[in-house]
Amino acid sequence: MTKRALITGVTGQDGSYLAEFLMAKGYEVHGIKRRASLFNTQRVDHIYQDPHTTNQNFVLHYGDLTDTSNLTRILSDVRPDEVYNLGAQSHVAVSFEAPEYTADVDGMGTLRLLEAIRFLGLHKTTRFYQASTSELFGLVQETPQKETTPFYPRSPYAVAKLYSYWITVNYREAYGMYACNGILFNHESPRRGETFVTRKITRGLANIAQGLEQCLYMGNIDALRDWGHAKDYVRMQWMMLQQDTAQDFVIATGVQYSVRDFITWSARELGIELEFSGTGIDEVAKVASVRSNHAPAVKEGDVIMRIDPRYFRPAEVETLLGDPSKAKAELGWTPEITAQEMCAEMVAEDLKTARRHALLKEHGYDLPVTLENG
Ligand code: NDP
Ligand code: GDR
Repeated sequence: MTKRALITGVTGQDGSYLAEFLMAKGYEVHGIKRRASLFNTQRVDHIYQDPHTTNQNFVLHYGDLTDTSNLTRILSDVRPDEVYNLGAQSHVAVSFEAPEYTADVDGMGTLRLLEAIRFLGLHKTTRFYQASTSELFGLVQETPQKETTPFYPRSPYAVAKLYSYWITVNYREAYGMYACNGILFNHESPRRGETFVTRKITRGLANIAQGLEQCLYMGNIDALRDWGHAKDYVRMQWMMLQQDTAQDFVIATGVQYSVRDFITWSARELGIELEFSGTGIDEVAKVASVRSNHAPAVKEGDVIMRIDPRYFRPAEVETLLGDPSKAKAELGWTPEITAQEMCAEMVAEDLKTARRHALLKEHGYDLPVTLENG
């Protein structure tokens, strides 16, 4: 029997990798996409199937986590074996600007899905994955963080996700649902949203290298994170739903780096050696040397990174480091891609795009580069 999966957030970074992963395993994959005034399916266009010509095993449904009747109808039509709830307003800084919306989507949205599953009588058969987060640990109470570490959320995003964490546990305990939380630490890829710190750095520096931007403006570059690759992490999301009993797992690499480290590696991938000087909001990164043809627009002495306090958060999560021992011991999961390898892949992809833009510009086709930051 072909298994059927429903993914909320299928147009996002994880949703797109998970859809590919499940299709390769023979699943029929259904995804919920939001209606937008511009196309928002770039990350899944390569697996999109024309409904007029094929027997589809990848189907998109219009929907939104704020719309109960819509979620109920989709679940009733699809009757999935597995639901992956990846949809969210997932930007921590934005959650301070849109706290109520974030609570509605990231907190109430999970309840709506779980309740629709129960209401339709699917709770004994449909397995449920909740995209929980290391942001739950926030102001960390113990290092490294594991499944038993107390939570201390530090943003409207994290507080909304805390509700989702507990409502998932509650539906497991109250209704015997196979429902589990993956407490995932930061994971990135070339498909990472452009306003998350890693992608902002790789894309910004590639653009600077090609003369499309002048300077990268950053927030707290002392922040420490445990970064993995999204491909490794979606594999784990699936593994969590294939066990005999539902459990919650921390997914992390167990290695921590600073945002400053990530800037240094990204620049190095472009052949640029940086020198950091100054402190606090006066810190800058200056080009110490350039030793490749990836960065024709950059010369020694250029200041290509400055601090802009607008990217500081009202309450910051300074440090996160995960302990994935339980996932390793019980599921045999280990991450295969290191943070440095991931950084190299991201820079290579962003450099390709920047080169295309620079070439078009050189020939008079000046495509605007979106400078939207975050
Ligand atoms: P993205 O921001 O890339 O994707 C989020 C997805 O949610 C997009 O498809 C987005 O649609 C969709 N979405 C946003 N609002 C709604 C809504 N109201 N109704 C339905 N769908 C909506 O996130 P990631 O792929 O990086 O993360 C996936 C999940 O994992 C998220 O829940 C995130 O909070 C969580 N998480 C992520 C981590 C990470 O490091 N990446 C770590 C831990 C947890 P659209 O494309 O239209 O914007
Ligand atoms: P995070 O990811 O908040 O950890 O949430 P992000 O990449 O946005 O920030 C990581 C750290 O970098 C610091 N930082 C900056 N961040 C951004 N976005 N832009 C900047 O200019 C900048 N300068 C420094 C931040 O302050 C922070 O400390 C991500 C999201 O994917 C969540 O959905 C997920 O739950 C967590 O990871 C785990």
